[in-house]
Amino acid sequence: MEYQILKTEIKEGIAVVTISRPKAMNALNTRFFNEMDALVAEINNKKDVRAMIITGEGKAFVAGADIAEMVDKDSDGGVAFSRLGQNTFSSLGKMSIPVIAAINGFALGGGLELAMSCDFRIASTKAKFGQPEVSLGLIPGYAGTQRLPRLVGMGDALYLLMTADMIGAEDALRIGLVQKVVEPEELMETATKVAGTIASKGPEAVKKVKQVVRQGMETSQAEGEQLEAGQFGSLFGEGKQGKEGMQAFLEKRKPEW
Ligand code: CO8
Repeated sequence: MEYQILKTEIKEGIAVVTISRPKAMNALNTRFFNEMDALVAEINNKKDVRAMIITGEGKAFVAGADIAEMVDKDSDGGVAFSRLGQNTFSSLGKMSIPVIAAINGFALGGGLELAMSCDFRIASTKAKFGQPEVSLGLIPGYAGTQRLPRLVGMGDALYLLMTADMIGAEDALRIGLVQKVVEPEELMETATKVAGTIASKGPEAVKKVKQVVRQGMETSQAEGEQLEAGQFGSLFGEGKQGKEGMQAFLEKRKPEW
């Protein structure tokens, strides 16, 4: 596919994806979703890519779904546009590699929903967060009503969803919406360093952590524990990365994954 909105650079096993539609604050349109679907499929096929970082160009990470594209839709069109975004964001969660949001500026509406579909979030001190949909007479349509309370708890989620208040990076850190806040000029360096740290760990173990946590969150504790035990066991035995990691520790050497 020819990418117009997504710019991707792959270096040392880390794919950095920049959303580049700065004149419209990187607002999410149908073209964005089609490009992201194609990119996810491409990266899923690249065995040498160990982590992905998503960021935005200019002063926004993403300022929401494209209001100009949405304004004339009827009810069925609204449902279809919602499902389009939900499916794309859900495919990010299903990627086997870690996906990190590096939030450079406004992460509003669909932009915050995109960030929440990533595995975790690192923000610049300039980042701003909010779910302003009720100001437009709307509700989130890319799973924000579901992911936000799961990430920050019901009280903070309902506060943000009902007031449409925009919060800064320190408040986002306080409620657990982001995991790290850094100076703007350190954002990409920090995100790349964190991705590099993860990429140095047991690759199978990292994939299984993501799978077990994400699947476990959608099931009961008992089922989650069963899933964990099965995946834990799958890392043991001759030729398995768990065996190599433990052996390397005992032999005081670096593991060879
Ligand atoms: N969609 C389309 N265009 C946008 C959007 C957007 N979400 N956000 C900004 N733009 C455009 C502006 O219209 C403007 O265009 P132009 O230069 O042609 O006038 C350009 O980007 C620059 O924006 P501003 O001049 O407003 O820049 P400011 O620095 O003054 O303000 C803000 C920046 C605060 C980010 C402001 O632009 C803003 O409030 N944007 C809208 C934020 C918003 O309400 N987002 C939520 C959208 S709804 C949503 O995301 C629902 C998701 C679920 C959808 C489900 C599908 C059915």
